[in-house]
Formats: sequence, C-alpha cells, structure tokens
Amino acid sequence: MANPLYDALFGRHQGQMTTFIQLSDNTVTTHAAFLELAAQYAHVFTKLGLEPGDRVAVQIEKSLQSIAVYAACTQAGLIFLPLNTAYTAEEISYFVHDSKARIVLCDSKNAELLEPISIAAGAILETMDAAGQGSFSQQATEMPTKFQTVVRSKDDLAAFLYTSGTTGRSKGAMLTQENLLSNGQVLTTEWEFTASDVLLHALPIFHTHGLFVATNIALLAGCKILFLPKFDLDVIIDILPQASVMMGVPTFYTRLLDDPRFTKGLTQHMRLFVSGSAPLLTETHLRFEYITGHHILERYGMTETNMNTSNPYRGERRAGTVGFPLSGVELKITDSATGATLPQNEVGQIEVRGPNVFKGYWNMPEKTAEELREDGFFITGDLGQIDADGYVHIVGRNKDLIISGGYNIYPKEIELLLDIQEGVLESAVVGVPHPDFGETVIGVLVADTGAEPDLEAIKQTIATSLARFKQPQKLILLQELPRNTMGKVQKKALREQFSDLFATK
Ligand code: MCA
Ligand code: AMP
Repeated sequence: MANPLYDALFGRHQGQMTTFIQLSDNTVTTHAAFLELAAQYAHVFTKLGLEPGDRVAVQIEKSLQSIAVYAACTQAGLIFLPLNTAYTAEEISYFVHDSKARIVLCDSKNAELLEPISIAAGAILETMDAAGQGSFSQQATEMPTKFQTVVRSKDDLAAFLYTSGTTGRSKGAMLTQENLLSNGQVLTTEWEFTASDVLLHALPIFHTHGLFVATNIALLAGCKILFLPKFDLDVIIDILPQASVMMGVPTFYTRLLDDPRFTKGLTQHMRLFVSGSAPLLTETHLRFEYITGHHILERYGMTETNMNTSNPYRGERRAGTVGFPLSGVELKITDSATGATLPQNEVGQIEVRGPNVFKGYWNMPEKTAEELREDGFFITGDLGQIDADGYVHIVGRNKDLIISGGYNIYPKEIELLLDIQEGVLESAVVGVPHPDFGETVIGVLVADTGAEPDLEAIKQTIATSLARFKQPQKLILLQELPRNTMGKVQKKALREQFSDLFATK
C-alpha cells in the first residue's frame, strides 16, 4: 500500500456518501466531503513548504476541521503533534522548540501569545478557531479537493504525543503508522465494531483515547461519530438514544450515574460502554450494572503503547481488572530490581511488547533505553498482577504520577516550580482522592527558615506556567516533609494524611 495508515483510515472512504461526523447541531459531514477538506489542508501544508517527516504542532479546539488536520498530516506524510488546549504559552513553547515543529496551528485567540514563540522556534504560525475558521482554513478554500497521497511505509512516524516524565521534562513519544494502525485494527475486531455503529464521542482529541482509540476505530469500521466538543451531561443524556457505543474516562460514568435521568431505559439500546485512561472503581462498575444492566468494558493503555489489554467483548468483564492482553500484545509481570518474570498472582511491574509499542522518545536516547528494553519490552511504570484466570489487575504505579479526570500529571514538574517560589524551601506534590476526578493535585510546602510564603501569590504565579488541570487545588504549609531513613520524602504518608480533603462532593 502507498500509505498504510492513510489508506486504511481515510483513503478507503474516498467518494463515499456515508455519514462520518454528526455535530451537536445535527449537521452531518460525509466521508467524501471530509476527505475533500483534508485534501485541501494537505495542499496548504505543501504550499507552506512542509515536507514529509516535518512536525505539525496543533493546539486547536475540537472540531470537524481539527480531525481533517489530522487526516491531512497523514496524507501528506507529516507528523501530527496535537497539544492539550489547556496548555499555557510557556508549556507550548517547550513542545514547539523540543519537537522543532515547522508549523504551529493555534486558535486565533492565542495567536498573539504564540507568535513570538513560533518565531523564536523558526516555525510558521497559522490559525484555526473552534468553528474551523482562520488563516489556515482561509488558504484551503482556494485549493484542489484531491491530493496525491504521499507514499509512506508502516515504520514511518505518524504522530508525536508528549507525555510528562518523572524528571519533570516532557518526552515526545514517537508513534509509527504501524503502532496506530495495528492497535486500531485489533480493537475494531475485538470490540466488534461495524459500519452500523454510532459512536458517542465526547473525549478530547489531543490524547490517545479520543484520537487513536475512538476516532481511528470509527474510521476503520466506517461508522458514524456523534461528535461533541466536550463532555456535557445534558447533551450526552439527550443524544444517547442515537448512539450505540460510548467511550469515556471514569469521570464520565460517575457523572452519568449521579444523574436521575440516566436510567436503564435510556441505555437499553446501547451495544457497548468502554472505560479507560484511569482506574474504574469496582463500585462504579457495579453501580453501572445495577442501574443499566450493562457491564462497562474496561481497557488499559498508555501514550507510548496505545492499548495493551481489554476485558472481553464476549465473556466476563471483570470489575477491578483490565482484562487480557490484546491479540498480538505480549504482557509480563517482572521484578523491578532484576527484570525477571514473576509467576501468576505476584505483583510486579507491567511490561508490554508488540506492534503497538512506540519507537522511542524523540531526541532522548537515554530515556528511551531506560524504559524500552532491547528485546522490545516496554516498562510501563504500572504495577500489576495476573490472576489465575489470566485477567490483568493494575494495583499501583511504580512512577510518581497523578491521574485527574483522565489527565496525567507528573508531580515533579509542579514541584520544580513550587521549589523556586519566594519563601519556599521545598515541596511535595501528591494526588488525593476526589469524588469527580478520581484524584486531584495538592501541594505541600515547607517554608524557608523564618519565611511566611504567601500561598495565594504562589497559586497565581504558577498559574501562568501550568495548565489549569495541573495546578494544585490546595497548597498546604507543613513544618517538615515526612521522610524515611534514607531521607526520601514519604509521599504515601502525605496521601494518607490528606486523603479526606475532598471526601464529599
Ligand atoms: C477540567 N478541569 C480539570 C480537569 N478537567 N481539573 C482536573 N482534572 C481534569 N481532568 C478543570 C478546569 O480547568 C476547570 O477549572 C474546571 O475543571 C471545569 O473545566 P471544564 O472544562 O468545564 O471541565 P469538564 O468539562 O468538566 O472536564 C472534565 C472532564 C475532562 C470531562 C473529566 O477533563 C475530560 O474530558 N477528561 C478526559 C481526559 C482524557 O481524554 N484522557 C485520556 C488521556 P476551573 O473551573 O478552576 O477553571 S490518557 C490516554 O489517552 C491513555 C493512553 C489511555 O489509556 O486512554
Ligand atoms: P498516559 O501516559 O496519559 O498515556 O496514561 C497512561 C497511564 O494511565 C497508564 O500508565 C496507567 O497508569 C493509566 N491507565 C490507563 N488506563 C487505565 C486503566 N484502565 N486502569 C488504571 N490505570 C489506567
């Protein structure tokens, strides 16, 4: 094939008058019309001088047009680099410089802020707003609606997704065509997607879940997407009767369960509910079953690996587990000290290998070597065990990570910022239970001798550097941080001490 990812996701729908996307105002776009728009975008990229392998940094609102940018990158052999719309200019600056992006496509409202960053990084700046309008789209209107697809092989890079690290420096995970395609195909098959499905899509599309799981599967199956800009409870309840499948993070499901309109009647016609990105509590799984009769299908993945495991579509979906390794994916539990494979039921680090596993971190060979073994196994940083029936259980994390509403937050990045604030000697950032987001961020500070740090001023200062979802919901001053005999901060003790902070809604 000329371009395996483009051909499988997009090219095969050429000229098809089937519905691809239905927006909340009920306007529909056919596969054919969508591909014409994507072709026009691919022409704009080429006219701007971009060449295959160039990075395209994109921070725009979720829209039909933003998916067309993804399709255009695939067709033109460019590397798609989507960025969370919540990121601050400071965060964007790092990604643009680090990736050496050739172009920054941003919302018109952020253009003024991002222009100096783009200039400094030697990138072109173009705009596209939530309605799909802007300097980029303007140029597209003049372009032909057909584009000669750039030849690519399955090992060529298709996307960079940045994921934070324990050192506080974000790493660009390099994903190949094969990574995305093999995973999309296996999920389409195992979850029995067909062209008659209708996918309710309320996830953001700058992460694996909303983009490579939800969107790619719908494209591979050729089914319709009910495309919502974000999770809005009223809209979801309104539109659910039109859907057959929904994908979400656990917060989606807890919010639905708390609404009296969410009943068995409303969900009876549904074929499948999928959850991932964060642990789905057993209690949520059981409550969902009690109210709707549906067993949520929980799966487990990572930016670096796409999806690794899934509960079965047919067979028992076991609460509190993430099911079995997907077809073609090998998973083992190993001793973190020796790397030796552990027997069933023993807890160790989860390692995975397969066509889903990324190529490495962009420009970070040492980091890549630390996490990706020479034999192809990737050390996920998650701790788990495999039970007697083969179900994988995630029991904890070997990495200092907080997951809030499905977003990953690495404490180190926040601690580095807190440590340099006036009057602060040191800090520890931990995740504590939160009824809506699962976990939320708090920052524990120790003052310099004799200093009285102004917590409000600190909050305001760090807000200019950190996306809102990473900012601590609370800053707490302690005399000292709990440490073990080796002097290491005992984060577990802090998590326990403050576990009730957000106990009730
Ligand atoms: C929004 N806020 C948050 C979060 N989202 N705070 C903490 N954690 C969050 N996740 C803050 C906003 O900054 C704002 O703060 C306030 O909450 C309300 O914002 P709003 O946008 O209205 O929030 P929301 O619409 O209620 O969003 C919550 C959400 C959303 C629906 C849970 O965060 C979401 O869609 N999460 C999904 C994330 C996801 O797709 N993750 C996959 C990545 P203030 O009011 O103070 O200004 S992980 C992945 O891809 C791996 C591979 C995998 O396995 O899937
Ligand atoms: P990310 O780095 O954003 O790709 O997030 C990946 C991390 O999310 C994994 O390493 C897990 O810690 C977590 N994760 C994803 N799915 C699940 C799940 N179903 N249960 C528990 N944790 C999950």
